[in-house]
Amino acid sequence: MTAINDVTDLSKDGDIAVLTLNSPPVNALSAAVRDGLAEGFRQAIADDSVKAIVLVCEGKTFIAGADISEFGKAPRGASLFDVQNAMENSPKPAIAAIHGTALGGGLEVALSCHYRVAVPSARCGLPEVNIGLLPGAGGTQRLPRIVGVEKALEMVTSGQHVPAKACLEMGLVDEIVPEGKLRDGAVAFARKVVAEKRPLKKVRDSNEKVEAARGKPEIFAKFRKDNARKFRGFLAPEYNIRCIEAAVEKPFDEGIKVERELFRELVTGNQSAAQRHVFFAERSVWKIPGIPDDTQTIPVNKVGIIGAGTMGGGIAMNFANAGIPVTIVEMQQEALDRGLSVIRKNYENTAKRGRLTMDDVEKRTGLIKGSLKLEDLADCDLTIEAVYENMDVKKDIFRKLDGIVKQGAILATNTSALNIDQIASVTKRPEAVIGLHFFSPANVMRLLEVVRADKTSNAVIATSMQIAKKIGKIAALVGVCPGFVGNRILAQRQREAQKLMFEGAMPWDIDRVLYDFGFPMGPFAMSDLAGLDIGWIKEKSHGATIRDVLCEMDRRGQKTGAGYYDYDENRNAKPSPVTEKIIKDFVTKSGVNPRQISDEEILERTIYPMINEGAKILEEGKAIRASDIDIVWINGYGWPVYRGGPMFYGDTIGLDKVLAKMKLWQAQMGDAYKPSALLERLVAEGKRFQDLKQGE
Ligand code: 3H9
Repeated sequence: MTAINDVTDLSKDGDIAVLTLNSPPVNALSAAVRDGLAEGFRQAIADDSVKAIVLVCEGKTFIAGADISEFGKAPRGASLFDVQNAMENSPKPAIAAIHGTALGGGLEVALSCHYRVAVPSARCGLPEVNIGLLPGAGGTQRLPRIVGVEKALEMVTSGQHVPAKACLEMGLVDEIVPEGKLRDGAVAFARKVVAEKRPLKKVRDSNEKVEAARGKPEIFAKFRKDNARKFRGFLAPEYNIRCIEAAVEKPFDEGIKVERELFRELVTGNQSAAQRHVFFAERSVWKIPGIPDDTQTIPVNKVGIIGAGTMGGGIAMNFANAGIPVTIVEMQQEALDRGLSVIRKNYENTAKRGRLTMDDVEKRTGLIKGSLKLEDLADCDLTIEAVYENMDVKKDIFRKLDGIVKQGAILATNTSALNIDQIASVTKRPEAVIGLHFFSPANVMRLLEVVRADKTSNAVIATSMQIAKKIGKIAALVGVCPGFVGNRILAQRQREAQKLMFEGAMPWDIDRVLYDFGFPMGPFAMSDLAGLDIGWIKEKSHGATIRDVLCEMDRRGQKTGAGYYDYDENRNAKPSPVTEKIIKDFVTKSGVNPRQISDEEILERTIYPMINEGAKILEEGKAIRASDIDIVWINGYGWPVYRGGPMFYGDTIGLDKVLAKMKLWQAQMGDAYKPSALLERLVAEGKRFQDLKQGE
């Protein structure tokens, strides 16, 4: 075996050269890997005794793509295109041997080989779109030449990882070799290729499938139309589509030029920078300073939930989905029955849509038991209280649980607002108490705020993060403060939306600006959807607020056909003259002169105070890092991923701009706009949130 460099070895198995990459964790195409590939192929081609070349990887995966951390830095090492040309033009058959995942640039390298073999558990995909990019190493030109245009469009715009068997059926892989025997299987395949004198298949030369779609723009028009909602706001899907169009309409080398140009545009743009930031943020959110990865955790084999309402039921489904038995406790049989039947109905609906079998429905509902006695939670490893927000009720439950549940278990609360230190203080084991703040619908929403209280132990935190991963959530560890991280920032936006309405903006103006920014809906449409009467008490309502007046008129949101908006029978919203009049009357009564408010001002007024609040959260140590706040807002509140989260957005537009506006508004409207000290410091030092070091 010859070491080509630190990450590449070249060896021979008879007359077959085996080039092995070993660059943990995922064999990404770093400069060293590209250099190793270039030199390895050069040597293997130059060696007259070599008849074919197998490319294989050590570790858990084949090449998982370009090294994302290299984007935006000065280029180093061999060019990927030169490496691919060397492979494709090799006079000896080149065979990629795939295990784990061949993704992005990894699959593009494999597509530059003449043949591909894979083990059954391998998967292939072009997931660049998920980081705001397109496959920039020939993937958009080669993929449709193998799998056809429709399939290629689907793959590049979804980023899906396709299992080996499906790859074989599509022709993306030429042979499946036995699991665990990749190297030998690939060498045997190479020998077969040599013995049978199979041709040096260059994907770039097979034009049949792209020609079949030539002159049929309707394929692309339909694809764009069918996916318009999904792609709204994102640049990368459209750019990917344009590249596939180029593959159809242009010769290979011309198509490559289009691909390169569009890749360059995306990789230097804000959207991809934001999506790459999110890629790394999603991975760093699990790392907790002071709690090493090997912290002893508590095995969670049985979960107890107190409350069979919407939250309790949704939370229970998460655990049942992961195969963990759950007991739900309610006070009344009727409420328990209702809760359990909602869970069953949810599962059955999923089965109707074909995403679960009836067998799964039975298995999962079978894991969820109901009970009327807290005592039945005695042997649970984790209990989650999910009753309504009332401190006395919660304290009472925790006092009781403390006397019932076995020692060593975790006692969690799903509160979204109450002080968890106070809840913990009624137990004799505050170290076991933590917040697990699920978002509604709890079985769907990906975010979990894990709220550490003053005395929560490291084992309880580590277990909570681990269990979050197990049930498919993305968890951010936050501290106790009003609203924690997500709702605390939301309160800023809500306040500004209401204030703007009193200054002259209509709900639909504000909603439109935030929708165009990329949110799925604005705050008023959201209120209409949720129901304006949440927390509204009819008997106590005397027209004191716009909401009161709307509710008193039975305009309680979508469910009554009217709220801030009017709704038709298909629930399409229309600006309402009734609401407009109510607002105008309020404004007149308050003595304010309504003014024309620009879209720019609406955006700044709703978004900048959120960024400022995020800075205060960081300053107080209630979130570990700015990117954790981004994760909360992207996964819990629909912040558009292509804007990277509020903190990343602040960095993108410039923190000096945010600070200047906060100062201006503070002078005009008071201390609700007081800039955070951290924001002031970062601007003074010319830094961004991203530049903050841990603990700074
Ligand atoms: C591309 O290829 C562009 C080309 O078309 C054009 C070029 C001209 N780079 O996810 P994990 C790190 S774009 C750098 O926890 P898993 C990751 O940050 C790329 N680092 O493991 C983490 O680090 P840490 C297209 C990367 O087993 C560690 O590896 N490819 C990269 O759950 C482990 O990752 C993609 O978009 C990378 N490409 O999942 C694929 N990938 O330990 C992106 C990972 O310090 N990768 N890291 O936190 C993935 O989807 C998953 O990582 C994978 C493994 C499925 C491979």
